[in-house]
Amino acid sequence: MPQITSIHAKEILDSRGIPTIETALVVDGTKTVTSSVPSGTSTGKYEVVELRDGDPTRYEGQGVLKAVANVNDIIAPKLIGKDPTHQTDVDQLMVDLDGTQNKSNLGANAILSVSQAACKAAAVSYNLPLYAYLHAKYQLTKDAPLMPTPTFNVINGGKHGAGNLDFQEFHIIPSTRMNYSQALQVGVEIYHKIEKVLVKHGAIHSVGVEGGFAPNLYKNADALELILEAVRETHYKYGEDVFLGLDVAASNFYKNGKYQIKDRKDPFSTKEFIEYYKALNEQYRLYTLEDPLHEDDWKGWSDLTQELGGTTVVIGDDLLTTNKERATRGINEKSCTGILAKPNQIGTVSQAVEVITLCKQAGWQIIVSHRSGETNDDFIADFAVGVGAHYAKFGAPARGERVAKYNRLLEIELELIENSKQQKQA
Ligand code: 2PG
Ligand code: MG
Repeated sequence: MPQITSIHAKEILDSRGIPTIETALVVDGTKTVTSSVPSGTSTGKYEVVELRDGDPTRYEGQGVLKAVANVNDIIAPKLIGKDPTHQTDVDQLMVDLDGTQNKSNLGANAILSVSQAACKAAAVSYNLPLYAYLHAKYQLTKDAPLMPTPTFNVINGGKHGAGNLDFQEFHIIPSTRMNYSQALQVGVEIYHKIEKVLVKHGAIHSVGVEGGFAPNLYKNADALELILEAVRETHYKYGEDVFLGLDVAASNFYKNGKYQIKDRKDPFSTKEFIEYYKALNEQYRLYTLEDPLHEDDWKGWSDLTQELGGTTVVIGDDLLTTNKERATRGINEKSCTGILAKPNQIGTVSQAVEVITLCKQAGWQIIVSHRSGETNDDFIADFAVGVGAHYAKFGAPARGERVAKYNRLLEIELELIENSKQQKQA
């Protein structure tokens, strides 16, 4: 039985220059793995608590030295000698040690850094790549592991962008018919064309936190037009090779019970906003629509899904926060047809897998996602393949911390091709 020999956490920076936590875990005295946790900019109200120091003399209160100390002084002594392959036990032990519903005592960032490190250590002890270990352990796809379709966030607005758009993310999604490396190429080529189109129009083409462009435009819908213009400059066909998606992150512009966006002077009621989406969908055939409504607007979500869920993947992110109770409610009330799964919204690997399993059983689409604050840790890429996600959302196909994940998927794809060749020969 493999055993955890030591655990040591430290403070590092994420892609936004904000502190986060990285944990090194040694298994059987010789093998070391490290894992770091991402962090959101537009976090959902029901996410577990990311512990920050609140000390104004360091990083404007954003330091994570308390979370680091919680790993080193409280979690580590309890986990030394434990078997990292027993993920649920490892995670449950930390949940119990924390003792709160929202992990506010030890910090979900502290707990997840150890949970992910234990998961990597388990894979190492079995001598398996992480994705293959997760696939074998949880068996969420039949037969061989499958590659997810990447969904690229090419224009950043809302809290993520430097420009003036209300919607947070404008996505291009290559056809699911393509293999991963083809899909990546499509994403990259269109991404570069978007820059050219922005330059042509004299629009600002700086980038937002996830590497997508962050222009100033008149309306949110103009961003979709820009993307289509870029697609037309390639040989790819919109509606055949590539599709459009949105992460509206609507909680961020919901005020006094209404939705206020630049496309219209008067704010929208839920009913009117659903009509707006219907019109938008008629024009652009949205393939995915994430967080179209506020995180507490359950009735609105069911109504919207009834209207659009037949053709568009309606994705709950802030609505569900990878939380079992909320996902169960979403399934019962037919609030969406897909879940954005982020381990750091719930704080342990096993709880995230539990929610994904539940949503898969309900027939939902699974979109495994990064956060806007990332590190170069590519855990989430292996996780996406390991749990059989249909889609992987890792930002724009640019910037080191984003391409670390897309590149890891390239590696995994090559390995899977090699494995299937060998199986055919045998
Ligand atoms: C989202 C995420 C990732 P953040 O809303 O889907 O793109 O953003 O990490 O800021 O919550
Ligand atoms: Mg989102």
